[in-house]
Amino acid sequence: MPLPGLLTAAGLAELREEVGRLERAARRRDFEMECMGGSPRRMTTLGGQVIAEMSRLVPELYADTELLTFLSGLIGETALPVSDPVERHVLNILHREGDTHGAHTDDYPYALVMFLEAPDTPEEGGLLEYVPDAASLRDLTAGSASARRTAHHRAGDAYLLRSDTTAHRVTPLTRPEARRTVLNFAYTTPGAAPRSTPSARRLYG
Ligand SMILES: O=C(O)CCC(=O)C(=O)O
Ligand SMILES: [Fe+2]
Repeated sequence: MPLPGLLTAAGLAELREEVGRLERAARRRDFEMECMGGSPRRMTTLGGQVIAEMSRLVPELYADTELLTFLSGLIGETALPVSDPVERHVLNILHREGDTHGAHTDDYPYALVMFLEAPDTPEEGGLLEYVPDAASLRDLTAGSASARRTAHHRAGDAYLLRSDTTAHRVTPLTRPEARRTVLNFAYTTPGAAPRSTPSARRLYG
């Protein structure tokens, strides 16, 4: 679900400055995620546990009651912060040609993704590619093109994804100067079954 108006110009500017500061602590990752079909992670990341130590703004925004009320209205259920300090709010930066966040599903039901930076055109890559209600990641990586959807986002955009049952990935950047920086906030609901994979610790630990 696209949420183009979620970040105001002032909010985007403030968040960008904060994330620029956080980026200095972020770590480069280059590996294949075994528990997600060996899909590639070529990106720089910072986990929620470090963000919480370095930032007041991001944890405050994550737990903001107005934001939670807004998200609850969208999903028709109570959106709840997750207790996992690593996964609750993470920073993902694609900044080299070929950088990609490979196919996966998330551990928690909802992801709010906010774009601090994004390539201007879809030709530069960094597209969200996804298959809702996927039976397996292969629906995305080897399934029919007709089931696959793509979305291009600009800096300042945001989207809400049903992220535990939607197979999703970010396509490789195709130009050396392209950058794509997002904050991802994970939320759960009162009835959600707990699920945990080793993926967050591999990517953000
Ligand atoms: O960057 C995106 O658009 C998706 C991020 C994502 O899937 C994740 O952090 O789990
Ligand atoms: Fe995800």
